[in-house]
Amino acid sequence: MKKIALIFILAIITQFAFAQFEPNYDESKVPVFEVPNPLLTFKGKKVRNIKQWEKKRRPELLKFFTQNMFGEVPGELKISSFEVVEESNNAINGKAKRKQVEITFQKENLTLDYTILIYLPKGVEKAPLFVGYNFNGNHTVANDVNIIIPDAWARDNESFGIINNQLTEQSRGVSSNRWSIERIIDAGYGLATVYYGEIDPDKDDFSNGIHPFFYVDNQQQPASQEWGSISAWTWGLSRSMDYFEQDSDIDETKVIVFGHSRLGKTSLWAGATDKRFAAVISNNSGCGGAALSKRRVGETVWRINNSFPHWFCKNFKMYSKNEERLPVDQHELISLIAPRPVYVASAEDDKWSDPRGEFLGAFYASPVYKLYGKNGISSGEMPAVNQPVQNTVAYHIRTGKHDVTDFDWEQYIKWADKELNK
Ligand code: GTR
Repeated sequence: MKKIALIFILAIITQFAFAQFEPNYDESKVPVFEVPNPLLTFKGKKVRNIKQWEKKRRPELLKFFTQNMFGEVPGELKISSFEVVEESNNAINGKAKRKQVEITFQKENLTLDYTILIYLPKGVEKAPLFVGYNFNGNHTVANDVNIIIPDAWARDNESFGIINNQLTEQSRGVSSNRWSIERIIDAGYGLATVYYGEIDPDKDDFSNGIHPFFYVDNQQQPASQEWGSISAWTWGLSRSMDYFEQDSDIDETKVIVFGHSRLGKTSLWAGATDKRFAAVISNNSGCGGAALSKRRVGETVWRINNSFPHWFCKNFKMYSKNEERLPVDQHELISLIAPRPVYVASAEDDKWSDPRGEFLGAFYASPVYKLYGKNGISSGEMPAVNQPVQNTVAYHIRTGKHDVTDFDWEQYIKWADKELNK
């Protein structure tokens, strides 16, 4: 009884705090802080060369982000089987091949499967590939009647016809404006996408998705340093990469991992943890993604940990309203991707994601790229709107809202062509 009363009181306090939360958008109110130096170890030793970075500094940063932010993957689980469940030679106005591949995992009495939708340009022997999750089902990314509708849990959304947590026919093609598929195919790239809810439903409930596969004894949820949902989604991207390595139509050395918003946080973590991803794109990833947490502009660590308690590991809650104690910031997450190309993109009206914080994430990661002789972002001045800066570290802020647009894709393709020598 006492416990229930306590939970009830806590819920009321949280509700109250939520109502009180006023995001800061005023630069003059950004706290004064020192940006942690990616080239200085936690013990204060200077990192002078690639060897010191790779042997000492990178591993300690990776360990910090793993144990205190995204959470450890508690074990290994390989793909049990995969099957091409649907295939066509005549997709996207006859320009592309389409494959839908079902990936299955089995362990004891547990089974999980997800479907990768893949479009590949015809006439390209081994295609470079963009891979990224979608928010509302594979069938939303194109007006293509053949795309299989996932049966995994989805958040209700009346305008998308998502009722009783089931995806339906009504949302076919509704997100096609975010996926520029024809442009991607015309440029000679493939596109692979997966509904993220098939790996782990996006809710604060660890009884489903991939997490239970690793529970020991009567474990009900991940331990404090173990994976939250972003880490689980990232794990799924790496398993998709395992599949790409076996598909002779795909150039597995040129797989670019892309993500928007929470899935942009996911693509950054995927790039940091899995070096097989040749390049990384973070589209409007904001707090917990490319934006510096210590700025506390827009969404903050406290706010994200309360609205989405399942995204990060429990240890990350230590830094709610306590960003000054963080020995790292998000530019160091980006620096873990070096020397591989990384693109950070913002939108002018997406204040919640703190565009300036995202820019600074890319800027302060750049010294690590320099160590490898790669060009990052050399000026700390934000570029003008719609004026991309494209080096191995790239950045743009475009007009418009929190979204993925044709402008974004145009930039990503142009940059990928250059960075991956296509
Ligand atoms: C928001 C959240 C952001 C971002 C976004 C999204 O509600 O506060 O961190 O991830 O959702 O994923 O669309």
